[in-house]
Amino acid sequence: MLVETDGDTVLSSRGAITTGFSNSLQTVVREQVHSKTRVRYPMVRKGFLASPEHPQGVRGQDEFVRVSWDEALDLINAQHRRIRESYGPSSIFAGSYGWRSNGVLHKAATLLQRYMSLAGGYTGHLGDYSTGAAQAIMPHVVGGNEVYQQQTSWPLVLEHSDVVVLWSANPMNTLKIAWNASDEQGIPWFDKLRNSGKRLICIDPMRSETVDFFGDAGEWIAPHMGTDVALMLGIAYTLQENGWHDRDFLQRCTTGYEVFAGYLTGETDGQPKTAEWAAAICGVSAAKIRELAQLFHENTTMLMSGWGMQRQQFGEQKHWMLVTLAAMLGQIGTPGGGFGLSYHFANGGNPTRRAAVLGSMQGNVAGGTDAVDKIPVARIVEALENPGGAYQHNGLDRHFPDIRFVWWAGGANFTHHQDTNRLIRAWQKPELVVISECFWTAAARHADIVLPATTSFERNDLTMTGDYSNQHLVPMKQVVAPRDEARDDFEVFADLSERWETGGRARFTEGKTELQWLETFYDIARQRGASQQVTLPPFSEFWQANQLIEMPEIEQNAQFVRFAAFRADPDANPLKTPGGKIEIYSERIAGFGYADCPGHPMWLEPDEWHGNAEEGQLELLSAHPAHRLHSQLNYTALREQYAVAGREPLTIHPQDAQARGIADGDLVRVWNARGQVLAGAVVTEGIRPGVICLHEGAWPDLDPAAGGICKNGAVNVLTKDLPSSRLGNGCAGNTALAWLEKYNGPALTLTAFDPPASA
Ligand SMILES: Nc1nc2c(c(=O)[nH]1)N[C@H]1C(S)=C(S)[C@@H](COP(=O)(O)OP(=O)(O)OC[C@H]3O[C@@H](n4cnc5c(=O)[nH]c(N)nc54)[C@H](O)[C@@H]3O)O[C@H]1N2
Ligand SMILES: Nc1nc2c(c(=O)[nH]1)N[C@H]1C(S)=C(S)[C@@H](COP(=O)(O)OP(=O)(O)OC[C@H]3O[C@@H](n4cnc5c(=O)[nH]c(N)nc54)[C@H](O)[C@@H]3O)O[C@H]1N2
Ligand SMILES: [Mo]
Repeated sequence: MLVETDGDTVLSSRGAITTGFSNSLQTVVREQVHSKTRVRYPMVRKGFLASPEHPQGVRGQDEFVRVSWDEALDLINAQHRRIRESYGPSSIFAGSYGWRSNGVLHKAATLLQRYMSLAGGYTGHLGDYSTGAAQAIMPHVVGGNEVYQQQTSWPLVLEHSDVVVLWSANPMNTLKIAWNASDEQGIPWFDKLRNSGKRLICIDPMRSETVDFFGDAGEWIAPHMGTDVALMLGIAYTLQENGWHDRDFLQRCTTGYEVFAGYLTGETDGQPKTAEWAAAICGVSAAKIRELAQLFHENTTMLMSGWGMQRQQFGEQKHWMLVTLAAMLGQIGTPGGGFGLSYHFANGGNPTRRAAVLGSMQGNVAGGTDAVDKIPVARIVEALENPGGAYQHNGLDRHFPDIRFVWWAGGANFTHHQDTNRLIRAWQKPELVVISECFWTAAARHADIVLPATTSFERNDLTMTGDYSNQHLVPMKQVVAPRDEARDDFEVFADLSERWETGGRARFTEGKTELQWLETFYDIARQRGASQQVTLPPFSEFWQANQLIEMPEIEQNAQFVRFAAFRADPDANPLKTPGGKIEIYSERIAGFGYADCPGHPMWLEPDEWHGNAEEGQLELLSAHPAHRLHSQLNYTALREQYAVAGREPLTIHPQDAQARGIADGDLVRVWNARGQVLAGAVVTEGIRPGVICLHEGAWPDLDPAAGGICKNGAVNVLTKDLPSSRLGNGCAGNTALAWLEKYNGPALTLTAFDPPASA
């Protein structure tokens, strides 16, 4: 983006590349930097400061006291030393998951881990919240994770696909973001798709931004939450019933179809997975299921899948069954057919450029100690609750470490983790919680020590765009001076390294300043570029020019077809699976003996779904928000575009609203056994009856004086903290039921974005 400043104040910001698609997330830098919600000074919880080894008071309910940077870092150093000496490196959790800010140098969690590696190791994390289930199962099935890999190129899809299905994917929303910088170069492909005359289908319980974007060019099919495997099985059964499955492909390129077919036809469990059987579970009519089977069979069909449906209990089954369906259709490895799990993310399918790719900061100092243990990222609360407890993960039998010290830098775990009230209880266990933050998030409020971090706009960095395409190399020059006492995470961990050991600062920084690091990363790009015939100017010239560099296109990459070589000759180009082929039945997975992830894709009834909902309970969806990156920017004026009754909007079907006497714009209460939240009703036909949506990422604003109700509508107060399965241990944010009523209680003032009084 381009940011305008007068040197002291940010005046405005906007996208740097004209695409015709505005990205709201780029327009609020002014507020990001100058927000009243910024953490201004290092702060320590009063009861902690009084006796750090035996803290008094309750995290999250105590006052904060302002201290100097030196006091804060001395305090951390002393307690870190004590805890490490008493309990060892695995007692320190520095897994610190989160989206932080862009840049190859100022990577908050990486810098934390670098410091912890210097100090002797730590507990890290495995996997992520995004694709915890899919990334664990896919390597067993197709030999790679698929979710973070380049897709069959868009020009081929536009040329060859007849039918494009967006299965649990909302690219118009999610492509506003990339793990690297966002350049919106994914969206124009979907615009071309919209105008292509192809058959476009969105399978989603909610009428997403993408369904709206396609308009008359697309069809919206709305299954019940969490029932997609049944829907896919119904389609698969219809294929098999009509002999439409591609026997040649199944025979040449897959293993275990017969075992799966025994289940599909009901031979093994007595239940044929007919279209009627599926319809009763997923709520899509049997006629529609048959129509889809015939349509997919008769046409070149690309199944583009997002990830919302795998962020669920039994999430692993979703993409395993999707691949199985694609295998039965026999189009994997053709231009325009098969499946793709990353068209909706980071511009997947936008052809990879010939590129000079930047180096980036590593999470380990020379001679340092890496993570000594790693826990599945979404199992953090279980680990806190159950130190030493046994758990299983992807075929491994492990034990949780005894975590005494938690440091989060660059993540908002109080918004991202499921079942906030359970998290808050577990959060009282560690002896020390440090949060490095730019803003007074709920995590910061529940810390012992809060360190103010700079935003991207207060420091220098570099980045690339499009995680697979490498389309641009981008300078990220400092715009304004750091706000108040905010410091770069890099400087903070360098100072702590020096406190840890004499010479530690030099070990941490390798003797380089910020700009020297950037030059190092840029020079790596120059070297990498040279081997690709991409010539970059010297760093000083590039930095002075302050312009992004676009990488050259390469015709060959526009012809990239995922799995093409494998399809052409599976023996010569085997997949990295045990048998070298697509595993529809996996002996390895079957061997793990997990009831929640059997040896072939299966429909399994979740703990909470419409099939066991009590009277009045609704299925709760927590899709990703259009005008936030998770919790980031919730405090900005963008909120005025979506807030209803001053709270997070809750999407509800008119039928469900009427049954509860709820009108559009009403303040409503949503609750279940885990917690309760206030939200503002958006009554619309754009959601399946029986389903409600609260987008993830609203800041928790729990009011202890009002029964702990969250006044801002944070969905994870209601979600269930259980693993997708023992295979992936992914989060299950999209598996929950809740009740809903019009709120008639006392007026409650929103306080989510007010810093603590003393701050
Ligand atoms: N129910 C439900 N829950 C979900 C999801 C869902 O679909 N449903 N989605 C899940 C997914 S996919 C994800 S990825 C997670 C996202 O969870 P997170 O990645 O944790 O969410 P963010 O809000 O992006 O948090 C980033 C935090 O880093 C801070 N930050 C930014 N820059 C810096 C910096 O330079 N230094 C420091 N120290 N801090 C910085 C920001 O202020 C912000 O608080 O949420 C998960 N939770
Ligand atoms: N603007 C914006 N963009 C983002 C993010 C953001 O917070 N804001 N987050 C980024 C991150 S970290 C990630 S991981 C990706 C997330 O990318 P995704 O996980 O794909 O995004 P979601 O919105 O969670 O889910 C996509 C769609 O799946 C639908 N869905 C949910 N449950 C089901 C189900 O049971 N069945 C079916 N058929 N559909 C279902 C949702 O309604 C939604 O429209 O997006 C990235 N992009
Ligand atoms: Mo994510």
